[in-house]
Amino acid sequence: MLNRRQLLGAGAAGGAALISSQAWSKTSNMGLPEAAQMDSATMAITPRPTSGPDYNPVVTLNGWTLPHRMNNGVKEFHLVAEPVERELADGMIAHLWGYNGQSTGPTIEAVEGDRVRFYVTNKLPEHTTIHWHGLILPSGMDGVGGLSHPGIPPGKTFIYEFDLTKSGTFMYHPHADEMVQMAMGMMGMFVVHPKDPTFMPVDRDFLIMLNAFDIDPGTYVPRIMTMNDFNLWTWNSRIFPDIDPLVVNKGDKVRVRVGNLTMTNHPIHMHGYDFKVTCTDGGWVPEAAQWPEVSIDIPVGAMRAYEFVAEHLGDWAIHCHKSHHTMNAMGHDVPTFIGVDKKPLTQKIRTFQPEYMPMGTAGMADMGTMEMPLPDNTVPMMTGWGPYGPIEMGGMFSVVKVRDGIDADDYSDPGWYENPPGEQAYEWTGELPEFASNNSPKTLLTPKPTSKG
Ligand SMILES: [Cu+2]
Repeated sequence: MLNRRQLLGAGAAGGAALISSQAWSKTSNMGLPEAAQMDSATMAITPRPTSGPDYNPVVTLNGWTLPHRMNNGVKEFHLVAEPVERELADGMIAHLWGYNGQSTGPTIEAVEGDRVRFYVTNKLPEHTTIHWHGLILPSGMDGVGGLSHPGIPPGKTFIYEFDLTKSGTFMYHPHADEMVQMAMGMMGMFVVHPKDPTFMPVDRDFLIMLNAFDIDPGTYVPRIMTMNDFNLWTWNSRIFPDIDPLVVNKGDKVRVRVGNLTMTNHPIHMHGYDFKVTCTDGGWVPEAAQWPEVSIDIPVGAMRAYEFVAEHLGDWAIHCHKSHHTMNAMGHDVPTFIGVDKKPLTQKIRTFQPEYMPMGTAGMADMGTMEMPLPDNTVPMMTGWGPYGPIEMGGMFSVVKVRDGIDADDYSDPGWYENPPGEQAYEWTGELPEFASNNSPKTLLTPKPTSKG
C-alpha cells in the first residue's frame, strides 16, 4: 500500500501533519488535483453545476472561479501561492503575489453541507498560510500561522479540510507575514451557496473584492510598508477604466457582494437605484431586518451583499464615494491652486523650462483630457471616455448597464446607453429667469429686529 508521502508527492511531507486520520481515510489515491492557472484579467463565466444541488454561479469582475474535482464525496481544490503578473489596467502590469496565476486569487464556490479539501502549495520565497475568513471550522484549520498550525514552508503543500456548515459570502487570505502578503495582493473570495436552491435566488450575482496597492508610476512592485496612503484603489486588483461593467437584463434580480481587505472603509455608492442589504459576513439578513441604502459602507475585513430588481434602464455609475479612491496614481503633495492667478509665475518659469504647464487653477478636470507623456507602466490619474466626454474617474469605479433583451448568460459589454428623447439634461439657451435669493425683500420671512427704545 502507498504511504502518505507517495500519495501526495514529495512536496507534501509537511502537509501530512495537518491530516487527521479520519480525514485521511476519506482521501483516495488520486494525487494532487490539477492546479488550474489563469493568465489574464478577463472575466470567466462559470457554467451551472451538472451534479449536486443547483446554484447560480457568481460572476467575479475581471476574475474567475477555481475548478474543483470530486474525490470520494469531498470537493477538492488546489491553490498555489506564487508570484504573479497582474494587468491592473491596459498599459499597467503589477508584479504581485497571488494564487494560481492571478491576484486577486480565484473565487472559491461550493455548497452548504459540502466537505471541502484544499491542497495549498507554497511557491513563494517565504512561508504562508490561508485563513478562511468568516467560515465556521475546526480551530486547527483556521490558518493563523503559529497559532492554528505551522506556516507552510516554501516548496511544501499543506491540506486544509473542513465542512461548510453555512451559506454566505466569505474571504480567504494569508495569516502569515500578513502585512507584506496582503499588500502584495494575496486574497480571494469564498462563496458558499445555500443547499436549498429556492433560498434567496437571484438572476445575477456579482463579486467585488476591494483591495489597494501603492505602486509608484513607472515601477512594478507595491511598496509594502504603506499604511494608509495607497495610490491605486482596486476592485479585484483592477482599476477604472478597465474594470468590467456589471451587465444586467431589465427585470433581473441582482446581487452584488463586496468584500474589503484594504486598510480603510469604502462607502460603495450605486446610482439609479435604492437597494437592500441582504447578507453580511455573519450570514443572511432576515427580510424584516433588511434596510434600504444607496451607499453602503464596507468596513475593513468585512463583507456586505445587497440586492435590487433592475427596473431602471441606463448606464449607472457604481463607485467608492471617497473621491480619492476614484483616482489612479497621483502625488498627494500637490498644492491647491484653485483661484490663484499663476500667469506671472508661469512666465518666469518658462524662461528656464519652456514646456512648463500650470495645472489646477480652475480645478483638476483638465487632467481627464490631457495627453501628457507618462512614465512607462502607469495610467493617468483620471481617465476613461464616455459617450459625452471624459469621465474623469479612476480606481474604484465601474458602470451598471441595465438593458432590455440581454440573455441570461450574456455579460458582454452592450456599449453605451442611448437616452430616450426628453430624458437627458441639456443646455438652456433662453433668458434666465430672475431667481429670488434669500436677501431679496420678497424672501425675507423673518423681519429684521428693529431697535426699540
Ligand atoms: Cu474607497
